[in-house]
Amino acid sequence: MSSSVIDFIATEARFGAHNYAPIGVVLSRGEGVWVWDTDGNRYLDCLSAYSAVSQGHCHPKILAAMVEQAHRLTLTSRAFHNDQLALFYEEIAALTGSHKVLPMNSGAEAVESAIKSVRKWGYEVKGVPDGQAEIIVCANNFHGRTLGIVGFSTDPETHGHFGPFAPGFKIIPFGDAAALEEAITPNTVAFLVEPIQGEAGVIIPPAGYFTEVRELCTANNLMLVLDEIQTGLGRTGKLLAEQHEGIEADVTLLGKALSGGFYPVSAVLSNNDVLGTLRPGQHGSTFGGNPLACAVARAAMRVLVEEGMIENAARQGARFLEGLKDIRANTIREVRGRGLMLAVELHPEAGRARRYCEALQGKGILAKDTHEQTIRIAPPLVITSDQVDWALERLATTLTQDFS
Ligand code: IF1
Repeated sequence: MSSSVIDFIATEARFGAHNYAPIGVVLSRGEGVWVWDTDGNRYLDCLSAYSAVSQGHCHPKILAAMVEQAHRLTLTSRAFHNDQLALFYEEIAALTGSHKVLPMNSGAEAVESAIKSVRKWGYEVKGVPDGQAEIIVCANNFHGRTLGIVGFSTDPETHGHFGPFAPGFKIIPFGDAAALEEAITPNTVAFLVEPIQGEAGVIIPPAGYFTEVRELCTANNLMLVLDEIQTGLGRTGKLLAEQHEGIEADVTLLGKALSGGFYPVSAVLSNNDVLGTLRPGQHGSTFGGNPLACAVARAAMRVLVEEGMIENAARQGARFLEGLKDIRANTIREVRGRGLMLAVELHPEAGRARRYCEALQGKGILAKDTHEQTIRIAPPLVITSDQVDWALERLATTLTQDFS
C-alpha cells in the first residue's frame, strides 16, 4: 500500500462517522466495468455501487447529457416548471408502462414517498379510518436508512437504538403467500416488498409466489408496492424484476441505476390513482425532479435500452451463474442469482465472506460481502463474456482457498 492510500483511509477514519467499514482500496477513476485505485491498479467492479452503476462507470453519453445540462440549468425547484421534467415523465412512463410519476432523489425517499402515498390512498380512496392504515412488509427487508424505514427492519444492526419508531407496519416472512393472506385486515393499504431481497443475500422467492401475492392484493384491494430500486432497470435481465413473475405492481420504486450512478435520482411510479391523491403542498423535495437529474436519468434510461444492456444482463448473468455453479469448492454452500444480481453463499466453516472479498481484491476484483457468509456479485450490465470468464477464473481460485 502506498503512503497516499494510507493517508486517504486514515483521514476518512479521523473525520468521518464510522458508519462503514470499506474494503481497503481507494478508487480514483472508473470506465465501464473497470475502476482504478490511486496507485493505478485496475479492478473489475463486481458491486457497481450496489447496482447504481449498471450502465458502467462514467458512461460517455450520460456524462455528455449531464455536462450539457449543467451548462444550461441545474435547479429550479418545483415552484417553477423546467424543460426537462415533462420529457423525463414521458420517457419513464413509456419505458415502464406507468401512468403517474413522482420524482425524488434517494431510494429511501422514494420508499418514504410511496408509504405516504399508499396511506393517503387508503384513507381517501379505500376508506380506511384515519390513522389506522396498515402496511405489510417482509422479514429481512432492506428499503433504506430513514427512520420510517428502519423502524420496520428486522435487522438489529439497522434499527438498534434508533427508536422510537412509527407504528402501522406488520412483518411477515418473505416468500410465504399464506402469511400475507393471514396478515391482511380491512385496514391494510399496501404490501411493500423487494422482488428479490438484496441485502438479505439475493434471496429469490419460490416460483409462483408473486402470482399469489398479486391475486391477494387485488382480491383485498391493497396496493402491491414493489421496491425495484436494486432489481429494476435491467439488473435481473429484464427491465423490471416483476416481468419474471408475469405480474404488474400497483406502485414501482426505482432509484440507483435510474441515473447510471451520476447523481441521486429516484422515482415512485404508479399505474392507478395512488399518486393522484397527492395535492399541491402535501409532498415535495427541493431537488426532486430537477433539470439536471431529469437530463441524467433520460440519458441513463436511453443507453440502457439502446445499447442492449438488459439483454446483455440476461445473457451474461446466465453465463456467470453457470460458471459459478461449475466451481467445485468445499467453501460454497449455494450459488444464487437472476441476471447480474448474483451471490455465493459460503459454508459457515469456510470463514467470513469479507476475507474472500479481500482476497478477490488482491486478484483485481471488487466484490462486497453481505452478512457473514455471502459474497454479492453485481457487475455493470455492460460486462462481456471474456470479462465474465476472467472473473470466474479468479473467483474459482479464491473460493478453493480456505480462510477459516
Ligand atoms: C448502504 C444493501 C444493496 C435497496 C432497496 C431501497 C434502498 C436500497 C431494495 C435505499 C439501498 C443499499 C444502500 C447501501 C447498501 C445497499 C444495499 F446492502 F444494503 F442491501 F444495494 F444491496 N431499496 N441499498 O437496496 O436506497 O436510499 O440508499 O438510495 O450503504 O446503505 P438509497
